[in-house]
Amino acid sequence: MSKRKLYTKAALTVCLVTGLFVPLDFQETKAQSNNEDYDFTISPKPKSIEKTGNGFPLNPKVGIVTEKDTDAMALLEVKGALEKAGVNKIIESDINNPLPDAPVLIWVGEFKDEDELKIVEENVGIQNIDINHKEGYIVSSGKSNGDKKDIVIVGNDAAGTFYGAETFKHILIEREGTDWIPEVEIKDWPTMPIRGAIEGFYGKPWSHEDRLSQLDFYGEHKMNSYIYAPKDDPYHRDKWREPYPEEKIKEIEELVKTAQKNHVTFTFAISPGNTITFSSDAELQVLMNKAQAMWDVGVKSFALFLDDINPSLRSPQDRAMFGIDANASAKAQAYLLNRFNEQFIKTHEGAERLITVPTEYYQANTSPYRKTFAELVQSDIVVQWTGIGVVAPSITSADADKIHGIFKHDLLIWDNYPVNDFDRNKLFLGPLVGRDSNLTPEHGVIGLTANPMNEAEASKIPLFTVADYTWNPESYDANYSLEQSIKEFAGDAAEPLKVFVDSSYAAGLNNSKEPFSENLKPLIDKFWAAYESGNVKEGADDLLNEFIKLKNTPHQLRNTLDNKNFLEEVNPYLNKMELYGFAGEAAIKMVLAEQENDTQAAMEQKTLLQNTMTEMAKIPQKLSLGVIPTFLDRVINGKNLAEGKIAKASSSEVSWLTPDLAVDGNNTTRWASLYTNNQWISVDLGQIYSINKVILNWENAYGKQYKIQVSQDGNQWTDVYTELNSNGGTDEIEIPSTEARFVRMQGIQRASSWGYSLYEFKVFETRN
Ligand code: LTM
Repeated sequence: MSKRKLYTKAALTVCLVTGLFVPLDFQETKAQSNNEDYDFTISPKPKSIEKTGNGFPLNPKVGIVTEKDTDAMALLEVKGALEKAGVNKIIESDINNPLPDAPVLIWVGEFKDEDELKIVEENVGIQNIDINHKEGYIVSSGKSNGDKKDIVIVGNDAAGTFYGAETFKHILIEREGTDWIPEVEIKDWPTMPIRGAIEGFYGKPWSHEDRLSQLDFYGEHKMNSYIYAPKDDPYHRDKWREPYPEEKIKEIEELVKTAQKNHVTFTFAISPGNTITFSSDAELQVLMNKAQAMWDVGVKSFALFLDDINPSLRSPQDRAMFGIDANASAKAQAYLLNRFNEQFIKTHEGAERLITVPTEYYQANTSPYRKTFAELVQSDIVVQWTGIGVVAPSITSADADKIHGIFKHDLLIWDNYPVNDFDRNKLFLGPLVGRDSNLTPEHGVIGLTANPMNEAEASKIPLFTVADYTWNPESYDANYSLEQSIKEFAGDAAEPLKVFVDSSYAAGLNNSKEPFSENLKPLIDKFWAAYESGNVKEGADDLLNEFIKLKNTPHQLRNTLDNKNFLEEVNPYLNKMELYGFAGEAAIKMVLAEQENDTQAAMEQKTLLQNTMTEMAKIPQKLSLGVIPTFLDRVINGKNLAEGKIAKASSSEVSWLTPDLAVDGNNTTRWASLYTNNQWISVDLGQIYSINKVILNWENAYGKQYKIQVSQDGNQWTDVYTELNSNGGTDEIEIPSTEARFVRMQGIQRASSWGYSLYEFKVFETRN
């Protein structure tokens, strides 16, 4: 996708009414004024926007007035936008020189000098151009003291001016010839001081090209932080003592420069905790040498990370100095952090505050480790925290108050969304949800950096929503933000991309929500209802259309989305989606042929369906289309009698992995037991049936050995099958036809140290 697209129709659609001050929540209104209907979008949503007049054309000749400190990137952005908008003559002038002679003047800068500010105010006719928020800006267009038109882009600081320029790009309205500027006054500033991403995942790190593109993306979306901490960059963690090779340092230098241009702070992180001797002077020196090499290429912000390490001290020198009790590791870590802070950060003028993540970064309560860490680590060191839970389903201000009370340091959220390193066969393309709107410094939170997916381009889709949320959480609307993200990302391919996003959505964060499945479920129910009433044709068309949509979406995306890297990243997912579509289509045709007694056609479709399912099984990537396997299963095996019935289990691993999730007809939700061998799950079919097949869809935590038992009263159980060597996945179990109302999987031995976990527990009626 081209960088800095001018007319991004993404982001907030703002329709303005003359004179109406529109705070925060104005995106829903479609308004019109004096025959001018403005439809533009700004993302992240600005804090306030007011329409002050009708707008005016951008004359082919435009003057730009700057001051000596005008942010160079902001100026470039404005000029670039003007050129794309059809302006063919730009006259630039410093505010202290004669003003350019042009019908439209654009004032770009901070104008901190009182005399200069006066010149701006007098010329433009605006009193009190004041924006006192860090990174804040005003964009005002149309006011003027003379017969020319003025546009003001004034930042509180350089970043503010840059963000003002980004906003200016979004308000230009495309017109034949030269574009149009609506008359507006926008006052805007961020809520969260630190907003951005932390490349902190396991697995293949992003490429240099990915990172450059991310940094531009962050600038465009007013994110100001990128933390470099890829776990599998060997020089970051395993080989932290070794200096980076020359070419890697050059790359980092380029990243730092690109970050600076985009007003993004590039933080260089090292994770030495697995092997360092915390008390060693020599080791500290190695660490500082490594940081110095980064400082020399422009890095100003540093992090020492201590997550995912064995906290016990292994070096005899450390044990002698810090002891071996529960406080020892916190003492050792604090010693290292404080010395690095004093000897490196404080001796380098202009260095940002040191950032760390403690070893206990996600727990709910205090501990000896946390108490000692809080007491000993110097107060200006920023502590990263993931919320309660490694991937926290929600982060509330009450959580923040509690954890801030424990750590007693400024908290920077390390948000483990949309990271997928723990589930490499899934994409999390849904929006950021579940974060309170007041995670602010009053609650100890100074910002949020989101840990993205290994798939860099795909990550931009949810990261757009992170940018929206962190800038203006008070008016953040997750669904709206995602919609805008899709539009910006895909342009003309927004429709197929939405289908793909809705099918790549389910995450712990959003309670495994599957928008596309939610859409399919009533159609599947309608289909089977029609089938049971003997007229399946009636329920078939709508469902068939959805399967055809799935079948065609990959092709449409590949043909219309101009983003090679993204298409490569998601290629196996697209292949699988296409197969889902094919399979669904064949399944429906098979059922229709059966009802019409066309045995030949039914057989052909069945073969096609089975072959497609075999191909699907070869692709490990998973889509959020959990209702489809269940549907296909019913077509092939008959009705799953267990679906929607009452399930019970001996235990649940956690409160949300309940037994009903194994009989909900959705192959992505699951039940999981506690971690012992003697665990079971049973289902009450509601009445006695003649049954002859059970299918178990195991999660990774499967039963190596188990029995299938049946009962007519739920008390007396009979063994009908014993498995002594399952290898997980799908166990399809044929049993002698038997009369039963209750069916149970009784575990004998687990395959891992986890419990037993089933996506689906299915029971089938004997077919004649
Ligand atoms: O979250 C933290 C602080 N550390 C690691 C991350 O590196 C990893 O990406 C996420 C998700 O698997 N979990 C962690 O514990």
